[in-house]
Amino acid sequence: MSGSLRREKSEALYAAAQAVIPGGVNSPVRAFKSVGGGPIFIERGEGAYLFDVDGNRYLDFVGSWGPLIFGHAEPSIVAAVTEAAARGTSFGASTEAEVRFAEEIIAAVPSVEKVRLVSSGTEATMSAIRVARGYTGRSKVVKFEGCYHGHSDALLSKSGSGIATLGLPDSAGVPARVTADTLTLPFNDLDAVARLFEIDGGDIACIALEPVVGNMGCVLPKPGYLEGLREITRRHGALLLFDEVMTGFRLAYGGAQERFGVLPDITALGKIVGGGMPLAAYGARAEIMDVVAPLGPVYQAGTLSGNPLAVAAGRAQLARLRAEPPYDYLEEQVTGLAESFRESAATADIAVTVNQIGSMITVFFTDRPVYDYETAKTSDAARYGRWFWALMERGVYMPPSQFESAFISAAFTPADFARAKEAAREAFAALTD
Ligand code: KE4
Repeated sequence: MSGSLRREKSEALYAAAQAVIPGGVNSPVRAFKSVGGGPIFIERGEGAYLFDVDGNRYLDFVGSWGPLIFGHAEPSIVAAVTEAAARGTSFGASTEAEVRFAEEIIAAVPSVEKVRLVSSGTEATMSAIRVARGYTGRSKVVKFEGCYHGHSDALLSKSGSGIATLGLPDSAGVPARVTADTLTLPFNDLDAVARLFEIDGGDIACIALEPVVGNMGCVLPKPGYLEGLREITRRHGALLLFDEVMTGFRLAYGGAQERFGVLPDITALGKIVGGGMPLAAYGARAEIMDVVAPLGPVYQAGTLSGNPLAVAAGRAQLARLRAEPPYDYLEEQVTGLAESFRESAATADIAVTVNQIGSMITVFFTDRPVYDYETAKTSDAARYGRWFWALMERGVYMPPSQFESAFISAAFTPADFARAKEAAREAFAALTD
């Protein structure tokens, strides 16, 4: 827990918040439970930086958990939302912008021919699962321990993110019969998938996964893993669902499926696609998406789906990604940052495993390679928490959980990366236990 940070206003707001909001937060991971000390309350964001209500400035490694690939208050996004708002905030009717946006998403994501806009990643994955079940006529869904796909009942089992952080193997309020058709396997174990499909293959509607996991911390697929899942699902007539809510437009403009060259049947998108506004999407080949109402029998709806402000924000962000692709810059800078973290931890004689791909990175406090949930859990989360606060005192805001990926924005300048390296070096050196 921090010593030198001014926190009076955040602490007062947290006390007030707890009286009126469960846990004082509108999403569990924001409570800082796994790092202790109580949450910071944000006053504003600007580029690569966050400013809290006590006047502290932080280099932001969370980026609102992924949406802000160009940082906070990105001028073209702010202008687009402001201009759209002046024409009305919601119509509950179709607009040209939604059509153009759908065309832009389809042009970007290799496997998608039709797309439906929704308001959250949870809605996107929940709807994608329903489509997979409706299209195949099968009920079972395979997911992987440590992967998190939002809080829809069927997917809230042995998840990552807040569940992993809070150590909740499953959520209360989800009847066992609802998750009875959700089969959970270890991530990165292709033999386990093959064995399950030999037994249950005819009943499995889809495999759902984060192609690169962010929700147990950053965990990469082993070589051949995604290709193997593609082959097994194809052989058994099951669909492959890539939850690209984090990786979409982050690991490449076409997401993980472009970067790894493995095309899923259904894709869930969120975060970056919404430009920081409440917008997500799911898409697939036309023959799959055509099962969705009003065209087909699978029902899915939403008052604010395709909201004009959110569409304006998403279109502005994707336009900038096309005009100024940040991927090479981020790959080079964040790869260097990962190497610097490894070196400064070693200098401090601290065992860490640093997993990184593109602008996603996690420092696991373990001496083990981290390739699934079991190995992620060998990390010393308490020591991560002490490193977290040592960084906070040095003006760097890392995810407030060992089991979350960091997301770095193109708003980071080379000087910001240098500042982060120095802060991490000092923070490792300050870890006396
Ligand atoms: P939302 O419903 O939170 O928009 O998206 C759910 C979701 C789905 N799929 C993936 C791969 C995700 O990472 C998420 C949400 N991610 C978390 C961060 N681990 C959001 C932060 C939070 O829960 O407050």
